[in-house]
Amino acid sequence: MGFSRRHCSTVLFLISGFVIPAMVASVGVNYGQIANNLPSPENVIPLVRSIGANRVKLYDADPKVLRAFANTGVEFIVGLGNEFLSKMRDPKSAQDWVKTNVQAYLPATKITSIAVGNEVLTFNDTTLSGCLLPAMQSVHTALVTLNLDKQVMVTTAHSLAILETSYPPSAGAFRRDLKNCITPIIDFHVKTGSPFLINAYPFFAYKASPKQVPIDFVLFQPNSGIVDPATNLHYDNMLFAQIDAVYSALAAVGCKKLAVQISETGWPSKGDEDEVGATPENAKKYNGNLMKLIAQKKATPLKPNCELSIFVFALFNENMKPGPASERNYGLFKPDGTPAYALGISNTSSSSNSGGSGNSSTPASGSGIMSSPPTGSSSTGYLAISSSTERVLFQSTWFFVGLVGSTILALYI
Ligand SMILES: *[C@@H]1O[C@H](CO)[C@@H](O)[C@H](O)[C@H]1NC(C)=O
Ligand SMILES: *[C@@H]1O[C@H](CO)[C@@H](O)[C@H](O)[C@H]1NC(C)=O
Ligand SMILES: CC(=O)N[C@H]1CO[C@H](CO)[C@@H](O)[C@@H]1O
Repeated sequence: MGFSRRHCSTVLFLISGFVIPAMVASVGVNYGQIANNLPSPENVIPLVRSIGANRVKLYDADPKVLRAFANTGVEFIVGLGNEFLSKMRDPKSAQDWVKTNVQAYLPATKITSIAVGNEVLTFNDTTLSGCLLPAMQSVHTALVTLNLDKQVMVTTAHSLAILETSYPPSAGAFRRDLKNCITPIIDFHVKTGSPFLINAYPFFAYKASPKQVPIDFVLFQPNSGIVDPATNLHYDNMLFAQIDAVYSALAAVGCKKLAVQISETGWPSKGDEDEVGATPENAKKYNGNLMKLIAQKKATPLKPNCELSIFVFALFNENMKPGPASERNYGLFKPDGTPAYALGISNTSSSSNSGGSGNSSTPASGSGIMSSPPTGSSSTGYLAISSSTERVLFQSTWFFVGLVGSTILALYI
């Protein structure tokens, strides 16, 4: 829920340089754990904060993570794996699952959504696909029974490959063979007020045709862009074109109201020989530029008034993921907690301490942030912010400190 109905009163504190007069939208990050070398969840909290993320998406409902993030204000989407879908058709199983994996952590851990299944429809497994809507309905009914449906939403994340056509954006259309399956799911979203989630990777388009796809267009770099001939709308990046293609596909089946959110997007910093474009430089551009767009509250050309809601994939490089090398190298962080590459938005470090009244009593701990994991509210200890600002920040449920260009912003939501 949270994100679609979020109302942020945002206060910007000038710490150094000038203030960018924009509300800062929230960044989300996917916390995948297909690895055997990741830091403990307690040590992940400062990493999440250091990128200004206030929303985390899990692929399960890992108790260790949900417990560690209690009282941090971070909002969670928990995942209900594809392997549980058929069982969830049974109302009692759904209720047990919700009690154990959601209710048990509320309200200390802010679970706002349950993603039922991941990319279910593009497995082309009709038995599994047939379980998706019934599972979503059972889980929603369980939430209603437990009186949690006002605070926890039910959704599912689709691959962009549910589209048959995605270019130009105005021609966006669902795969014909999936329409009968998607339409009732859309009705479910409309009825329950939950968003439509898409995993979208311009990297795949680039990797498939590096000669045809201009790299600057996929990396949010300055470029001349494209104009959609049907709408005359101008697109200067592929992700926005993909999002609007989903809006067009929804409109084509008669749904104009549903919010589209990006449950995964990202860029790998490494790949196999044949995975053109998987480099730290490109990953830095993609994710750094993306996070700047989010901070600037940019919206897509077709939906200029809809706030973008995006979850970056992913927090960590995951060494046990199968598939091409890129799959194991989407992380913003290495398992030791150091950045996989300089993102260009980061924790405030040493340099800035002007503007605020007072002094930084708590210098940044630099690259070794994993060596001294902050605890509780002292987790702000690695942020070089003035003590007066810190006091205000402590009163807020969450805060964001990021470096946008050369300007350091601290704000609370
Ligand atoms: C699923 O079916 C579509 C359409 O028939 C096809 O394009 C796609 O490659 C298939 N995907 C998988 C994973 O088999
Ligand atoms: C800031 O800290 C420095 C070093 O501790 C000190 O010399 C200076 O007086 C302090 N400034 C303010 C405004 O408190
Ligand atoms: C997580 C992160 O980006 N940490 C950085 C914080 O700032 C110090 C100093 O610039 C860097 O060394 C860390 O890598």
